[in-house]
Amino acid sequence: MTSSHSLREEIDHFMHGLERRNPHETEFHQAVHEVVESVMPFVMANPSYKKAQILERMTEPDRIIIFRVSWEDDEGNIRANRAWRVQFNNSIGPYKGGLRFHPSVNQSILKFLGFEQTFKNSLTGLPMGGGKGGSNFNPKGKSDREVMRFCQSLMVELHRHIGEDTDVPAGDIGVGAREISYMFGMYKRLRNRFTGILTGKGLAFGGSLVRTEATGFGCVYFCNHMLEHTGDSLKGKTCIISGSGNVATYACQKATELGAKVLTLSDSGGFVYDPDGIDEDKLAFVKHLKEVQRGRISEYVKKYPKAEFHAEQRPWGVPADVAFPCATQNEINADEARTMLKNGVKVVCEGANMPSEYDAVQEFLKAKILFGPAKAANAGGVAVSGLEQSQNQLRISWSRDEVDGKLQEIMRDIHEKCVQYGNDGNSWVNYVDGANIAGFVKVADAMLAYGVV
Ligand code: NDP
Ligand code: 2IT
Repeated sequence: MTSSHSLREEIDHFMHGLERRNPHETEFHQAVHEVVESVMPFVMANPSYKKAQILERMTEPDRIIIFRVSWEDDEGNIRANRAWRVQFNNSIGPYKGGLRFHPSVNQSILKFLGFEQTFKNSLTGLPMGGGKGGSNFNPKGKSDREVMRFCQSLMVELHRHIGEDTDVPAGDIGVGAREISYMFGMYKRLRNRFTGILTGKGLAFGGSLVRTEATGFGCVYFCNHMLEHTGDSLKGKTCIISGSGNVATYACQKATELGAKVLTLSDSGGFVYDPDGIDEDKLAFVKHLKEVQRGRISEYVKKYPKAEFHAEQRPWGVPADVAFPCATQNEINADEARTMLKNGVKVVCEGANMPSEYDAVQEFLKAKILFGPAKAANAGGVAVSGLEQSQNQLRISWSRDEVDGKLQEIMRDIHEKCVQYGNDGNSWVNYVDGANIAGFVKVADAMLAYGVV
């Protein structure tokens, strides 16, 4: 297409080609569409990006590794799962991004996650490229030994493709401290090397303080920056949170610490609504329930009978000031977005990756509320993963305050970059445009510098 084409034609033409090249990958189309809407005007204004086909190249992963994972369950049955590692873009550093274990995992979901990771990692300011991986393995209901055998079998293949200067996976949905430990143990045995090839490791073997908390804490820091930019703060605000895993529980903890009242948590079975707020003690119960007992959030109301459990529902109908979607992709649709706006939600800050459907995002932007998109708002997790890599390379450990201080600094810098590129000139900030353009520039400039590779 030539420069005489309109912006709309350029975007439509680009998306048509992408959809044709990647049929049926709806989540990947959605993630790219959101970025292209923000970035195309910038690309058209900078002909060197267009001439070098930067967007076309940035939307094609460097490579995708697909492999079978065979393992034996406790009854002696042989099981086979599929696993992937999507090495999306290593222009600004080794591939970096989590592994997800969930029955819904497929290539489209991992490509959307790897694509977004490239921009998110760029925003952190640390030298990390973008990648993502995982398996359609369902850890729910599996014994520890079954999970161990699965993780070990997965690493028997994955170890060939990762390395501290090549690709450094971490956790995501269904992959936490237990799974990272099993995988790290197997890597060490296979390669006879003790080195930082995974992040989110245990503190006894190269993990970083604050990594467990980092995504949820960082998301709340980002939310507070958005509020402070308008002269407000989280203090005294009511919050609705979805999920009850790693991101949700630490977002709940930090929001409460900063003076907010958290009304909801959820899982795939429904949500709990506690009108008195989910305070420190109640949250300790939830963490134990989810991490140790591997139980369901519905059990909360047995312990705290003043709370309500709403089976098979999401929390978005509960009136509140701030929403933190922290469970999974596409968990807020346009109708739910309109309900939230009608109920007076002032801030939506995404802890999960792409939790808002495309049309839901448009509702939030049209209403000009504070909308913190995932790639900016949840970058704290991978940022502290980056700090874990630095500590591993230096063979030192930083204190809790040191790591938390760096995390706060990184979230403040990301907020500033979003304001720089997303300010609409009338004091409202379009954080979607801000994050997409700021994330794009660093990767694009590195790709330009390399020439055609
Ligand atoms: P966890 O596995 O710890 O927790 C996931 C939570 O979300 C659980 O409560 C789970 O409920 C719920 N959930 C998952 N899938 C669905 C679904 N399809 N429908 C409804 N609820 C669902 O994962 P994390 O907290 O680590 O991840 C949550 C989100 O945050 C994901 O989008 C992830 O990509 C993103 N993220 C994670 C980071 C990290 O450092 N861990 C960093 C940045 C983003 P149930 O137990 O019923 O499945
Ligand atoms: O989506 C994400 O940023 C993560 N799951 C964390 C990735 C990482 O490498 O820490």
